[in-house]
Amino acid sequence: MQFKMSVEIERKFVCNPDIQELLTAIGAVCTGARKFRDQYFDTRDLDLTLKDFWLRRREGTWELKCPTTRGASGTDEKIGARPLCTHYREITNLSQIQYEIREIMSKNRTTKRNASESCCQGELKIGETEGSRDGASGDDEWLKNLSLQCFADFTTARCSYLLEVEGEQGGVRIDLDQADFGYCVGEIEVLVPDGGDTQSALQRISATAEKLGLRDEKRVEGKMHVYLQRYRPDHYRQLLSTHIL
Ligand code: V4E
Repeated sequence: MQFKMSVEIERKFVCNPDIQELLTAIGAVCTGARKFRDQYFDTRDLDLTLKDFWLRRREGTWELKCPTTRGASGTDEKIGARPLCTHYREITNLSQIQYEIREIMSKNRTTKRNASESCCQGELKIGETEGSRDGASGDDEWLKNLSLQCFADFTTARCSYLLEVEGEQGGVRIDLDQADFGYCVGEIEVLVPDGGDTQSALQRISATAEKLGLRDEKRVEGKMHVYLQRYRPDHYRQLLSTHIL
């Protein structure tokens, strides 16, 4: 079965103390504030994140962010090899998420087997049901079956804004995030249906950044970047060395 998917195009920015007044001044409307807990999962070998897949449970809702073939386009958007905006396909259907993860792991397994026949000894093989060994049951059984464990757990207080431009379809969303480990970041975000017009989304993000006076052309670190750097330095180093972060 095919599910509808979206591509999230996003640019992060450093929040200045006057950002909320600025957002109101450019016509953005506050759509609400909320707090949510995020838990991210991966295998011990980091099969997902080292391939740039991000599995998250946010307040009971699952999401898998998957890399797209194109990160960004247009020379004005690229800073060296790092695009200013990120593009991720978002999957929210749990069966589809589980299917995708099995696919990723099966590809990884083949690669690892080719690289070394002996490296997997003693590890849990994918498809083996660890849950059945330790008697675990319930909604999280599938995590155990796929050897997935939580590697990041934090809460964010988010204030969201919507900026609609006359004559343009769809608005631009701006989120102001404050993570409980003491990091604040802003995000300008547009959701595009899979196969939709990413060029127009990039232009809208760029126009919004300009209105907000964001002239800093450096890619800004996300919450996960800072979290891993602080609390999971080994994981962080591996992501840096594979150019995922
Ligand atoms: C680290 C990461 C991902 C995890 C989620 O990141 P992010 O979009 O920053 O979280 P959040 O809370 O804003 O999610 P939302 O509410 O928008 O769904 S997904 C992709 N990455 C990698 C990554 C990267 N390499 N560089 C940057 C600037 N961002 C993310």
